[in-house]
Amino acid sequence: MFNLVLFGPPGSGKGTQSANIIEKYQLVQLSTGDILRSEVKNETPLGLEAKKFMDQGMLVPDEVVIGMISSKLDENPDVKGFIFDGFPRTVAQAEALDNLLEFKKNPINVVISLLVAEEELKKRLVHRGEVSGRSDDNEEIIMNRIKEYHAKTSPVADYYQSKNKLVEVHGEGTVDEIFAAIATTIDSNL
Ligand code: B4P
Repeated sequence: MFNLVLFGPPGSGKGTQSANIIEKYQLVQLSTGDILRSEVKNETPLGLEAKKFMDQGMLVPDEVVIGMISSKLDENPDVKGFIFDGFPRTVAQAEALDNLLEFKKNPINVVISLLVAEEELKKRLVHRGEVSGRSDDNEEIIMNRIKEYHAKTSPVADYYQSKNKLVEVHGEGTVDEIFAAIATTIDSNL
């Protein structure tokens, strides 16, 4: 089994690159952002709770997302591996993921961190807001999301660095150029 974490700030291209990785390596994508948006759309109790946080650009509480990931892992017992996209986003989530995977004897193999400058992130997210109508892509909320990233998510990179699992990839350029760098990293860790 091959387990990959795709890490990076909001708008760094995690969702975009996950689509390419799934196609080439047949891994199962677990995107907490996509799962949460689907819960919001279906107006489930979890979705109604999560929406309050997402609409302000805040992270959803750890226990909600950890519970979601745990059930998704149980729903997919016989797969080649997982791409964790947008998860873990706090050190508590990273520790919980390690515990879940240790229990299943399939640890994280590598963490790919996409590096993108803040101006470029803002530009991409404002543009995505204009074309997709996503409710968390307006300028004020984008700034909150970037603040949340610095306060709560960037320490996750140090967590994986201390376990020698972090590989940084330059996340600016064409989608294909970035994917080529990601594929090289995956191939050398398979
Ligand atoms: P996510 O859905 O994870 O969204 P994201 O970080 O904004 O986007 P991503 O990095 O995937 O960027 P994308 O490829 O789309 O999170 C949304 C919210 O959900 C969070 O704010 C939080 O509230 C909640 N949440 C999710 N997970 C959570 C967790 N674990 N714990 C707590 N809360 C959680 O790319 C962005 C744009 O850039 C796109 O328009 C794309 O087309 C463009 N783009 C991509 N690559 C490009 C390139 N190379 N050049 C130019 N543009 C590019």
